[in-house]
Amino acid sequence: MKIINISNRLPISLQKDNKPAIKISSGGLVSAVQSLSGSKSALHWVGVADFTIDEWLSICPSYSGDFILHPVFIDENLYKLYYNGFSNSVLWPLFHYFPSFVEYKKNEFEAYLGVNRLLAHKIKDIIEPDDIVWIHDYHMIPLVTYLRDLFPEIKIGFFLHVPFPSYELIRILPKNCRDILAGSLLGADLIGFHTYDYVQHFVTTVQMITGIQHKNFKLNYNGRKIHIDAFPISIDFEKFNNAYNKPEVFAERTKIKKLYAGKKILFSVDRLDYTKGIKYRLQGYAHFLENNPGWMEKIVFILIAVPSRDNIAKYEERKEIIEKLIAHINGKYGNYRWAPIVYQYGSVNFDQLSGLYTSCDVALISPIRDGMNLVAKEFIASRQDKRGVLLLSDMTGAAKELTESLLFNPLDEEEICIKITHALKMTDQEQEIRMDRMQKQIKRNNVFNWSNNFIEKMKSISHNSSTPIDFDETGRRSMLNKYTQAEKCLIILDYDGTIKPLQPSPEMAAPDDQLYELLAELTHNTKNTVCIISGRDKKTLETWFNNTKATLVAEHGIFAKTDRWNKLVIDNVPWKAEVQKIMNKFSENCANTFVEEKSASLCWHYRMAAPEASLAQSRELINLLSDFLISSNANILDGHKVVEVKPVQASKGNALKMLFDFQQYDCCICIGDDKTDEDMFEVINECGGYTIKVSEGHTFAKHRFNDVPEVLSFLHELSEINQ
Ligand code: ADQ
Repeated sequence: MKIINISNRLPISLQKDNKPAIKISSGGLVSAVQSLSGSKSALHWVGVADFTIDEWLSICPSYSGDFILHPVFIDENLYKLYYNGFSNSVLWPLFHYFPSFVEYKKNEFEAYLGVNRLLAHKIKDIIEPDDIVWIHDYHMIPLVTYLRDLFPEIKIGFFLHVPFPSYELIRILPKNCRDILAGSLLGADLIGFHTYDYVQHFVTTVQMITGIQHKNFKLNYNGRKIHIDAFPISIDFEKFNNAYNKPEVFAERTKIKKLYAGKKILFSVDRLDYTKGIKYRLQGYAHFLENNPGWMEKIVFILIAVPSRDNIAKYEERKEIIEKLIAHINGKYGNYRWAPIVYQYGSVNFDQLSGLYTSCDVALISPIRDGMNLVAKEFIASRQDKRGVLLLSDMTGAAKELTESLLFNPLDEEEICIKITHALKMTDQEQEIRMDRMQKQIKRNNVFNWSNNFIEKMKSISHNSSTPIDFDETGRRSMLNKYTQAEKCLIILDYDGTIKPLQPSPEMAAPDDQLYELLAELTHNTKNTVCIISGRDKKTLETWFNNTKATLVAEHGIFAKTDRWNKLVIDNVPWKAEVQKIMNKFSENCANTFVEEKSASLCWHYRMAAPEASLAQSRELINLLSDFLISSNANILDGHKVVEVKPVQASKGNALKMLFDFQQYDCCICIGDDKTDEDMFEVINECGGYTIKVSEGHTFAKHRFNDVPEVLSFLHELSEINQ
């Protein structure tokens, strides 16, 4: 088994001077993946080359690192459109809640898909059936589905390093673009995010775009279960903690402390990116200086910004804004002896970074949005002396874990000013207590646990990629044989769309004489138990099937009738009147839609309405109801052209479990067409029965019939056996 790691860039750089060599990068992700070599799996890494083929060929024979590297060479112009274009001028700003910075261009989206296709083509040659593929980040979303199409059986994991935003942001994208993005990730077996709020945003987005509902953060798609979970990334705690005593770091710290003797040091380091909130950070600091003249010349703010994506206009603009602001603050509050801000536009090496982390009094980290933010964790880990205060934006993923930091809203300069004052006054004892707690947290959940947890979870996922099979003649014969030999047979039939074609309105779908005759023949055979299981209300089923000897299940499992009607779940529905009001409003606003009231549930039907507008309205309705029903016992079903609200315990699967002892039947056949039939398919699959989905669509059923006539013709065949 190999682990194939795929990210935009390879974990190396080529040293091209007089002694050419391959240098392994020192980032956390690289060491995290490197640590997986303990699991005896060969480690492969695929990424886009930032060197030429000739350079690679001349250097690679001398390389003997932990990873087997697979550079993908991409035309420079295509790469620009993919990387600077769609990846960083659409997905990056959008995922970080900067919709006004989004610049969508169709050709850039096509280039994005093109590069992903090229990567899939490259990887095709190295994948073997039991490999684990781990894809990283927003640049590589379509790759998930391209690989799934090529390899239905391999295990694919995807991890997003940036936030996954609310659906409200995703819906800004052109329809085909957002459909491709949401649909692509469904090729994965495991999708990881830093935090649970990103997980929630993702499952909502999938439901809004594809209609697929999650169950405990698992999605059923094309016969596969997709697991979605939070895996907060971290750092190599020991590396940063041990650096405190390194002679080079000690020397750096001494230098810095001497340089700023008698002053408190505020420190920040980040890539120069508009998401990092550097402008507001500076404004907050200026506000502090304005309101605390006593601190003049007694404080300094060391601000390090690493050049990043500087050929994208928005980044260039940001640099200018920040540099002007620094000059303005230094000019306004500083003097010839003292500059309130010391600014470096450029990288620092590890020892310098550790020197800065361990000599400052306050780390001021203020992204407007950040998937995680590793700088915060690095600062905490570095403080072997357990001194220093972390001021952290509550818009970072890290804020969910580092709750002993001083959290603040990064856009609120007043709050930044208050928190700086608080930090400067914090006693040594309090600093120590807070540091200690946060260090324990980072030590426990370090980056090695992160990669290990992800890969272990991947290994534990049993991969079942079976897609339903249309019945060919042999399959059909074998099922009929099984039925013929059975002494007791359970036949479970959904109604609408299964034994009766879907009609524009519910009352038009009454059974006809042929259907009554068919049911009579089936129930007449004493070896058969026939169950009609439907979302219909019990009154309708009673009227239609009063004279039929079938077990009836109404309202998706709330009521069942054997000799008389029983309630299978408590139908306490205090939300019903309010939900009805909401649904009525939607019916008024959206022509040709209507509300159907059942005893314990409500449906908003939009089958007869204009497709696009009514679909949009159905998304609005689900969104609204999800919030409205948040702490109630109600469940929202996003059905085929219907939104239904019902008690949470009501499901067809539960009803079948309550009504039948499956052990008693030596043949069990279950046929349905709708999403509400999926949980009964799961139940019947478990007891080894036949599950059959009618028409297209993702399903747990093992087999498929194309349409209602095919179901009826099959049932006719059954009815003629053993008569
Ligand atoms: P980034 O946006 O790059 O990462 P971050 O998590 O803070 O943000 O990581 C930055 C890394 O670069 C840190 O290891 C830091 O030490 C280093 N660094 C920053 N400035 C530096 C400088 N001037 N010199 C040298 N090194 C510097 C993306 C997401 C984050 C997510 C990470 C990991 O945007 O939200 O935490 O991936 O998943």
